[in-house]
Amino acid sequence: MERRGFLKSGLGALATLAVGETILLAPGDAAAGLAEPLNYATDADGKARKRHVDYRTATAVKSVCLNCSTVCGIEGFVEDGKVVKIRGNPLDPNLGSFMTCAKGQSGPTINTYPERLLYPLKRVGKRGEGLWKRITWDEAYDEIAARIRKSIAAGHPERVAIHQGRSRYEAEFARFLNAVGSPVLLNHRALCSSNKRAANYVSLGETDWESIDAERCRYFLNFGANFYEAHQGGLHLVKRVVKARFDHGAKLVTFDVRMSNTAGRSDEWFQPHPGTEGAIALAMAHVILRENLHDRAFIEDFVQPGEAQLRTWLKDCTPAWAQAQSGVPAADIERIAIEFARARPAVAAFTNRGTGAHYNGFNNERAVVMLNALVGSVGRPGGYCYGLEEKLAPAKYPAPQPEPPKVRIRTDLEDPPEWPLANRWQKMKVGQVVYDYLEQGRAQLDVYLSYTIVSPMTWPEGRTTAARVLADEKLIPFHACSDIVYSEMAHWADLILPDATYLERWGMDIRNNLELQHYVMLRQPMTAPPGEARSFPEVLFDVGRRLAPEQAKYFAFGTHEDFVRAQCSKLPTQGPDGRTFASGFDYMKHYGVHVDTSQPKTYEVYRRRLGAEQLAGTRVDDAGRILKADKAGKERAIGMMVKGEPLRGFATPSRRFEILAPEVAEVATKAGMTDDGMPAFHPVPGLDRLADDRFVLTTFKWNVHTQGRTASQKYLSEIVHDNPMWMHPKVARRIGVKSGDMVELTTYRPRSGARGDVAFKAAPAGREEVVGRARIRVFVTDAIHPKVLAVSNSLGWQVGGRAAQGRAGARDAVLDATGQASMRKTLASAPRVDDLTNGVWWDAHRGGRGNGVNINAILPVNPAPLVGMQSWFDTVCSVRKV
Ligand SMILES: Nc1nc2c(c(=O)[nH]1)N[C@H]1C(S)=C(S)[C@@H](COP(=O)(O)OP(=O)(O)OC[C@H]3O[C@@H](n4cnc5c(=O)[nH]c(N)nc54)[C@H](O)[C@@H]3O)O[C@H]1N2
Ligand SMILES: Nc1nc2c(c(=O)[nH]1)N[C@H]1C(S)=C(S)[C@@H](COP(=O)(O)OP(=O)(O)OC[C@H]3O[C@@H](n4cnc5c(=O)[nH]c(N)nc54)[C@H](O)[C@@H]3O)O[C@H]1N2
Ligand code: SF4
Ligand SMILES: [Mo]
Repeated sequence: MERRGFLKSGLGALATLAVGETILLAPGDAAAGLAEPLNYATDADGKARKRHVDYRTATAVKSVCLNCSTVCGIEGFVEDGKVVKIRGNPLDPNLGSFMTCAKGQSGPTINTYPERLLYPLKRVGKRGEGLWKRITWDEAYDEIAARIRKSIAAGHPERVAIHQGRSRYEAEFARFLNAVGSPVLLNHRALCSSNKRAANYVSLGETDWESIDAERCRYFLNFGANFYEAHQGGLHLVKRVVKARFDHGAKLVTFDVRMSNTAGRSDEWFQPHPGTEGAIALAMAHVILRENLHDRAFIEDFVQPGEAQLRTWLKDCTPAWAQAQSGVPAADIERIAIEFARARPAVAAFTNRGTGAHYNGFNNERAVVMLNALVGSVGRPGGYCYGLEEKLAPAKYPAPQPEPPKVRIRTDLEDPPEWPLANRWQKMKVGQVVYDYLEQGRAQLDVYLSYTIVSPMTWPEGRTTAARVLADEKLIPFHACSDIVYSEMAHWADLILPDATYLERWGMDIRNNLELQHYVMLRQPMTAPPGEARSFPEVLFDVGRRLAPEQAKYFAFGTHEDFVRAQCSKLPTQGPDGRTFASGFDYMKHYGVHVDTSQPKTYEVYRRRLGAEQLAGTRVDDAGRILKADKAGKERAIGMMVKGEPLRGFATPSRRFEILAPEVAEVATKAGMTDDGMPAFHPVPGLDRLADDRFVLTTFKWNVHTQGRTASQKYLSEIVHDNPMWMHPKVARRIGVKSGDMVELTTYRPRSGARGDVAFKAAPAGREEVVGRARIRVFVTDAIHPKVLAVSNSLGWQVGGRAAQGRAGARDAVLDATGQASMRKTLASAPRVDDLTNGVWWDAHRGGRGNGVNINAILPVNPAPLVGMQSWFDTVCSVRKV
């Protein structure tokens, strides 16, 4: 207590903190710092007046939005050093307009958020105590560099790790880690979408993501994608789906356990029992073949296995069988399958996390993708298409030279052996087991660098397992966290590295293009970051220069801007409107986007004929089907013979679209599982026979929030800051509650299987292991499956400043999870200096209800077999009135 005499306290004091001064930042604290709201300007007389932006004189800067993973091309208008308005960049072929979503509009509010991190901070108390000292960047760099040097000297460079969430800096981070000699670049893919990606890779061979030719599509069969409000590319997809529906009456059918905005706007909405999409898709396949509505020629030429084998395999997958699994009426399954197949080939069956985030998600995803092959819509105009060059290939986007060699060692932490398909096609990893592995001693770390990740909030067992390990200095001896606000990740760090926001930094960005041509975008700073905030790649490069000469030489090229300039060096200098530029970099700074129109759209790439050059040195396999060539000392399939013609085919081992994937069977057999290589349906253990008083707890995303990154954006939190649990009236009657009442929710751990054990068995009701309990208010609605309870994510921050915390934090919904002491503190009243104190949504007299609940502490770590994706939507729970 004595020390507090000269301590500063609260986020608001950050702005005036001098080097060497100490500050107390504790969860629950929130106070205003900077005075000026975005839409006000201070006049000479010191008074704040509403700003009127003149777009003709404001500086316009092209860049890329990153308020979600859709990464739209944008243009920002800058006045008096502030970004005052964002609009879309119509040159972005995906976006193609000035429009953005609400999240895109709100981006600038984070730049001027009063509670931004401004200076590097070093922990002075115990970890998690919240005592910080302002230090200089030099001190921060020296400390990080010294620690890394020590790991290298001890012969353990692999004990240096970067753990990233939604990052766009693969090339920069790989360079840093390669220089250090560590392969441990951890990510969040298994929390997000690895089952979907793996399913696309198995089926198509060369891409993890489909690009539906939506504008020309006539029938959308949507299994668990909420692209009207979320989806990695949602804005791009929804725009085209809406157009197709208006222009030519395309039909949209959605399967979701809840009436999402997409379900509500669909022509038909079905509520399957959780995790049963695979059964529905197999039954649809059965009907399509039975009715002879399939594309016989496409299957014969391009699909493995052939029609006869498919018919035999699908014989028992009748609509009646699928109804028993899913609860969706057999007659509807039959009718939809026939409608879909009759509209071929301009049709698309697709998925997202509703199908993928399950224990059986990999096969369910594959079963849905298969429907496109049966009706021959793969790669066809209006169909299930895909692009070819959707990564920043070094050959096209070269990094500055010299480059460090690629690290060849593997470690369990980034390549856990229990999930042999996690890193098979790309390094998707199994992020949610990282903390387990550290705790179990299966892996060791010296230096943990975290970036745009807030695992205590976004991971399963977040405030329990993740926070427990983050707090333990033996398991994580040193943690430097790059963030823009004082997040729950920063709270558990030893060094806080204040970052530039996505509107204040450089970067190259790329994603799949629904126009089916290669394109690339440039992110450039619209304004300088506040205080001493500094972009994380810049920080890594600076640290790199402080390592030994053999590492430092890889960072001699200069700044992150120089890095990006090199990446642009092979881009054209003449623009689409005829203007010429001194360099590719200048071209990108002007347009923000480059679309490579020199190549045709990627329709039916599998039909492309191989030329003499590609055929040189190839041989045909014994069956006369597959063309093989030596590549880097290994024989690989490079094409296929179809009716005497050498064609490209798919990039799978058989060069066909693989419904039957022998490679998967082989890997699964090695892992001790029975698997015939087909996308068979196995119900999620424990969900198929739910007791009357057991339900499935699911989570979902909001249109105006993105996971753990938007809570501090005041306009968005003003719109959505509360997340009561959706409950069907039948359940509400059963336990005697109405909307607004509080309930206690209890979640149960799947008995085994959760941590890599493939023999997953559910415990009988009443004898389950409790993961945790939460108190939460209910919202009674018949817009949800009667066996499902749903809570949104993105809310319930205990730190992050007033917009995130709703001033006092979650007042009426206190998590009572598993022994972890509550981090909440009473909030001292905040000084009234900016618009976050005037008439805001959390005020009780306005009916304010705090800022919602974070449910992740009571969701168990539960990676699916083979791929390791987190089975988010499989948590068995019970509920009672309190
Ligand atoms: N219950 C539940 N949990 C989920 C999901 C779910 O459906 N249900 N979805 C999962 C999915 S799909 C994903 S992808 C993960 C994502 O979860 P994470 O990988 O944790 O990613 P984000 O939520 O994007 O990261 C948020 C953190 O990044 C910080 N941040 C924001 N902008 C910047 C910046 O410019 N620089 C830096 N350095 N930091 C920044 C924020 O302050 C915050 O601390 O969450 C998963 N969690
Ligand atoms: N506005 C917004 N946009 C975002 C994000 C965001 O947080 N907010 N996050 C971005 C990221 S990282 C991702 S990964 C994507 C995710 O995009 P989506 O996958 O489209 O969205 P989710 O909310 O994760 O899950 C989709 C739906 O699955 C449903 N669902 C749950 N269980 C089942 C089931 O058993 N069967 C079926 N059929 N449906 C089920 C949920 O009700 C939910 O509506 O969105 C990206 N875009
Ligand atoms: S969809 Fe995502 S990337 Fe596009 S404007 Fe909205 S928040 Fe930004
Ligand atoms: Mo995600």
